Amino acid sequence: MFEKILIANRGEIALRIQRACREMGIKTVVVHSEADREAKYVRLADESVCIGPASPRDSYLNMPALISAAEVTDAEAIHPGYGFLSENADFADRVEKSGFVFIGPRPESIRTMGDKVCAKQAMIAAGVPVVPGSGGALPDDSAEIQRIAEQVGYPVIIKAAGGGGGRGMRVVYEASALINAVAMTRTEAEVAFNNPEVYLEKFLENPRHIEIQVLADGEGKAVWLGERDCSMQRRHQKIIEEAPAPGVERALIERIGERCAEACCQMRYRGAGTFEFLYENGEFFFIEMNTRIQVEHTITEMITGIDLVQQQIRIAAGEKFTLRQRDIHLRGHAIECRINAEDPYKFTPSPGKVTNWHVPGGPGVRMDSHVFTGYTVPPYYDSMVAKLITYGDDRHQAMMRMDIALSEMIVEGVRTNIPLHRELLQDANFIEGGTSIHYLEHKLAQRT
Ligand code: MV4
Repeated sequence: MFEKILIANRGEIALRIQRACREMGIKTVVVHSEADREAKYVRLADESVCIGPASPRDSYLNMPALISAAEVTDAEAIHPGYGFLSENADFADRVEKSGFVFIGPRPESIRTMGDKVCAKQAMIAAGVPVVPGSGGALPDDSAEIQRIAEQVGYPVIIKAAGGGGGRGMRVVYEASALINAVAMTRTEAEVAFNNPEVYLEKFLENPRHIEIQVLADGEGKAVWLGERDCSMQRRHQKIIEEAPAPGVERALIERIGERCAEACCQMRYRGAGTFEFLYENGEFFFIEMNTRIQVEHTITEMITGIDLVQQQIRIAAGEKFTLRQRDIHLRGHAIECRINAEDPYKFTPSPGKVTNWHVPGGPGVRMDSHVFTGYTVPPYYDSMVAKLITYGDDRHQAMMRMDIALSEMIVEGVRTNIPLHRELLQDANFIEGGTSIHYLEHKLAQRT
């Protein structure tokens, strides 16, 4: 096992990784920007290194600064967390070429999944169901593009191969708008991702977003760890996630999960990963794969009892992979509410000093946060300040516990989206379960 790991991230996930390391007897190095100097998790680490000014470009995205920090502290491995450089294949490459272990997939896997056309082709090869579409990058010929769209059937969506997570896509409802939409998406993709390749899919109008968590050892062994329903989102930012997905037939999810694990075996995938699907009318369609630990990994931990961050570290260290599918049991129900420092109605960021921070507790309540009374939320980064997770024997109990936990929580000095979460916990459609990816935005549009 590693003696020392460098954590190339900030905030709650830096603390989460630090906790996993401490439990495993691994020393930690936390890097931080000038804006994060006073954070408690920085002081809790065995060592800390300032890697630059507040701006992410100059600190958390600064590859030479991160690698130098690993060199001067004699760390053996680098955990990238989520966001920042976590899905940057060039970073993973440079980490390994500098003699450190990248805690994540091989650079080639990150690169393949970063190209959404390649990712889809890999899934088709592995028998994972994908959204019907062009089956590869679109050609240049307009007549050919028209023919593909007719065959798929309108509405269609044009997506950039280099995009993902909602960036670089355009919906087309009729043939007359197609060629212009393809041209515009190409131009934007060239600028944003340095890759003009685009592909076409059938546009699913009212799906749910359900994803499957996997762990794999890079040598052909893999397990899947249930699913998460992440449909409650606004502008591609998830705000509530839950596991399992309410009202989806278990036998169907099991077939899909097995396909995902099989795909990992075929690709010799290594580490933690997430297969994203759209779910509509009882069918699953793969859209993208994420090659990092995700924000919402916590709810999978609650229903499986498996520490995913520890598993990532064990796999990266080359420990024998002992997890077997038959040993993975999904039990109970978990919900995560992302607590953001933002206006609950206008969604504008609300950085500043937290003058009072009171954390809820009790059975089945977990809070992952780096915040404390007196902490200043910096304005330079994501506004998420905490993840409140509740667990119960069933969905009803998890929801009740979340409602109570939200009512106990006190945050003063900055505004948060806690009122929005409390409102959603009383929403009849959310209580019933199974709302689509458009539900929250429709609800907000009606709110006065
Ligand atoms: C889609 C889609 C409908 N049909 N693809 C947005 C994020 C990116 N991961 C893929 N996205 C979508 N792809 C087809 N063929 C609708 C979305 C989408 C969406 C997906 C998941 C979660 C939230 C979303 C919000 C708007 C659109």
